[in-house]
Amino acid sequence: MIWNPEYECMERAALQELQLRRLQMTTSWAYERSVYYRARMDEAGVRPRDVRSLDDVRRLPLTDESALRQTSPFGMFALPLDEVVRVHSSSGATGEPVVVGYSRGDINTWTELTARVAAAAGVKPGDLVQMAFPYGMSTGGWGLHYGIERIGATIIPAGAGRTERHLSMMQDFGTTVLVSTPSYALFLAGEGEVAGVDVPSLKLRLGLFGGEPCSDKMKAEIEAKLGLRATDNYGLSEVMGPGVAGECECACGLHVNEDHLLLEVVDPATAEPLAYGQEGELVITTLTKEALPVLRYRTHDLTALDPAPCACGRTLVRMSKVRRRTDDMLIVRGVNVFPAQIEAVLAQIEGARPHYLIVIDRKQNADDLEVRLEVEESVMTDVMPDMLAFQNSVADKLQSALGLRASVTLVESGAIERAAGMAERTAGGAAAHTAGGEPERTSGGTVKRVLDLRDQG
Ligand code: DLL
Repeated sequence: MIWNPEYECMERAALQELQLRRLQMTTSWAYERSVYYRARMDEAGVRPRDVRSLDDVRRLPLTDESALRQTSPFGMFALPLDEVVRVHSSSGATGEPVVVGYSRGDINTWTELTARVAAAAGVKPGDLVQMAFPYGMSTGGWGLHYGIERIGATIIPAGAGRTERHLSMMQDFGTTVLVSTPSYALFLAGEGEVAGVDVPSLKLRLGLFGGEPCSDKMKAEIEAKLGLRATDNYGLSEVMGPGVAGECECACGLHVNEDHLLLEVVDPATAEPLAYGQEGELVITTLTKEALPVLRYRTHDLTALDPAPCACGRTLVRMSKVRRRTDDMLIVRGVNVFPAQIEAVLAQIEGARPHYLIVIDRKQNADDLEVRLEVEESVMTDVMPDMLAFQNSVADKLQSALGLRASVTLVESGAIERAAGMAERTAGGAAAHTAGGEPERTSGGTVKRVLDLRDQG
């Protein structure tokens, strides 16, 4: 089903005209109402009136998460708080959350766009849609919730976690659609098998998965285990959350809601524009957002765009699945984690040495985050309760910074192999060591990514 054919199937020339009009409006809106954007545009010597064509977007300064962090919580907003009806947040590279805000109009647009994405995937009235994204500060749960409701499907707002309850509701209600991260879908299937649930006989027919990369292999495994068709949808909090793009039933890329978003793909090193079909960093400008317009936002996500018409009838450009990022952000059980956040916590711990290894493994189909930490001799005592208390206090500190429980393993000084050869500099100045080439999500419990940070010290 095409939720809004008027826009989703618009002639591209008319779409581009609409984009230009909206780009001009957004640029003026941001310049006039956001102290941050006015300062940045003044610095760059560009005024809203200089935007005369879509290509002129390149005259505007690039922004990224650091701008949101520096102005946190509300410094980039273009509306006063009494016109902001909702805030969400996403974890930032330093552990400082990035706060985003929505006006009443923004919530309405967001709902429209998530409705489009859900309808494109195949959600229909009559579907029972079980939500397994968290209802909290992150955008996954609430964003898709309203779009699904708008379609007229029945939403089951179960939220994240409590897997047993998810399974029993799926059986009792006859849930037809699951909304979650792909890794949670696999985890759920595995837990169902362990609990003796006849998973293939569940009524699930469709999965709306997003929030993290999903390999073809993982997708095939989810489809086989849960007996559903898996679709991918993409988004990021800074731009709005889910609703940026989603796969249609042709499964040939993710249609981007271009009437509300202007996309560029640039060379991540030089920020020079790349042609259609070339993979580069996705840069997004919002065209209709009121509370927090973002101009030329560097997503750090790598993708390529394809404007060719799609068999579904939509004319909206398709982006290829995001498999990699330009930075070292890791996504663990749907939570964004930067090695720099972990490093910042460990650096404060007395008795910890500056060598550690982050291991992300797949255990029982769920990402497992382990932090192996070299500690001083004094910590490695024979007194078990003391070591356990130390371990737990590190895990607690990591949890409060990351919003995620990591298992902590203490190792003797020198036990962690020092990074060599493939070490890369990360934003925090630490060295990241990636083992085994391109990280690939697998379900066999193989190490997905191993980062050895800090080759110095
Ligand atoms: O993950 C929003 C979202 C929730 C999208 C639910 C889809 C479904 P953030 O927490 O701000 O927002 O994380 C955004 O996650 O820049 C990508 O690196 C990654 N990401 C999101 N969707 C996908 C996807 C939400 N389908 C960051 N494939 C983005 C690959 C994805 N990566």
